[in-house]
Amino acid sequence: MSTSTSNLEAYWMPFTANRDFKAKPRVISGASGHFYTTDDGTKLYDMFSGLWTSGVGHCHPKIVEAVQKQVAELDYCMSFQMTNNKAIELADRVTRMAPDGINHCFFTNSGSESVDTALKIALGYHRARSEGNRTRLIGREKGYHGVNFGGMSVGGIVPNRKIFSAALIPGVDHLRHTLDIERNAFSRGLPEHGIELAEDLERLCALHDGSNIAAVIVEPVAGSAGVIPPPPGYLERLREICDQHGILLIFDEVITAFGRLGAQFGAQRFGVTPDIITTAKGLTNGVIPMGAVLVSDSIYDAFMQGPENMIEIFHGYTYSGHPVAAAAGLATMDVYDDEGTFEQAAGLEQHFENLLHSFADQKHVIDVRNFGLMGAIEMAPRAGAPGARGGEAHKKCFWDENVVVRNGMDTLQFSPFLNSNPDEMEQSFAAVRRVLDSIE
Ligand code: PXG
Repeated sequence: MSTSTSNLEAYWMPFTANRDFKAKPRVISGASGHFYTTDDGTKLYDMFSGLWTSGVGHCHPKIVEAVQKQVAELDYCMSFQMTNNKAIELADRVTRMAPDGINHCFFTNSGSESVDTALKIALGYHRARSEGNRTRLIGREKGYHGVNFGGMSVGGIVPNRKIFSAALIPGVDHLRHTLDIERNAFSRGLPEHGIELAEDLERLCALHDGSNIAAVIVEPVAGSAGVIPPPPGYLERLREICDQHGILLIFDEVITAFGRLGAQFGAQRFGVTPDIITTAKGLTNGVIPMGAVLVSDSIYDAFMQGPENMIEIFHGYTYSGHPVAAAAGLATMDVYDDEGTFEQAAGLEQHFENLLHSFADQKHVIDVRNFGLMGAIEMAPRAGAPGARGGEAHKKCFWDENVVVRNGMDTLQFSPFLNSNPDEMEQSFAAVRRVLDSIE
């Protein structure tokens, strides 16, 4: 039985070509494990783990059960001047997984809210230490930090910024991005060239004086822009420069946390500890919207000054630490532990890399990039029609092969389940190959 699409017009779909989609809709009405089910009963293999969200698969029974139980036990509880047991437990659990010295957790409802929260915490931290002159924020070209005003401003994806140009927050600069296909095409894992790009931060410190800069925010591996792993030593160098100038380093780990890089956080995978980590997605396996901002002791302590009966940060959301979301988060952490998910993900990396790089000789393919279980195949744009080839590949995968891949312009992105089995990985990439064989 098909969902009625007669009233589809009411729904303004996000980040979607609405008219194109609505002209030929295909609606998801169920999911289980590694598959979606459409409203006409077709099964689709999900090569994107939701939207980098659902690493242990859809409708994981343990998470479903925890949510069902929680919603009947405590559905909501005010999050200001009181809290709930599950939020406390989850904050404790997640900070235990974080690098040493990062022991405090502020809950949000999404990655975008996590980023804007982190930027506000950075500004508040400096002000609390009487360094209120540190107001400048630094992002990176091609960075994606969500769609709220702060994250959009430090972000570096042009179409996301273009029509809001006049409303971008002031005092923001961008490091150059590290995508260098000319020198690094078809790198397996981290690309060899580009560590010198970290020196952009030194240049900005020289330009503005480092004492005016509050924070630098980067994704350890850029995700949305098409999987851009950092050159070896790059993140270490950013850390060093931040330390020299008293600047906070924020890792936006909305994608890279919770096993995507075979570790709890990208911070551990790279051996670089930031001052703040932003998360969302894998925090609840995508089941209930939730994000978290993890901060160092010194940041938290800087806020815990002044009269004890006063609110320390005038910031928070009605749904911060929502008990049902927190219950989903706790069950997700249980699954990660019980099933050895992060180790499983790490064990799949080589196979994933080999499958991706088998596309190196495919026509139109100009680069293949991967790190952890993040991967991208970049195709050359068609003359005069950038994005057309990628869009067609996406649609053909969806309609002809019943596999879900994501495309950003002409780059196909892959976010396999952390608990994929090697056979299904092979089969799904075989489907992608048939599609790429078939398009001009
Ligand atoms: N930071 C990062 C690093 C993200 O990847 C966000 C912040 C914002 O999260 P919310 O929950 O507000 O959407 C994200 C989100 C893609 C794609 O195609 C990735 C995201 C969103 C949309 C598309 O890779 N990531």
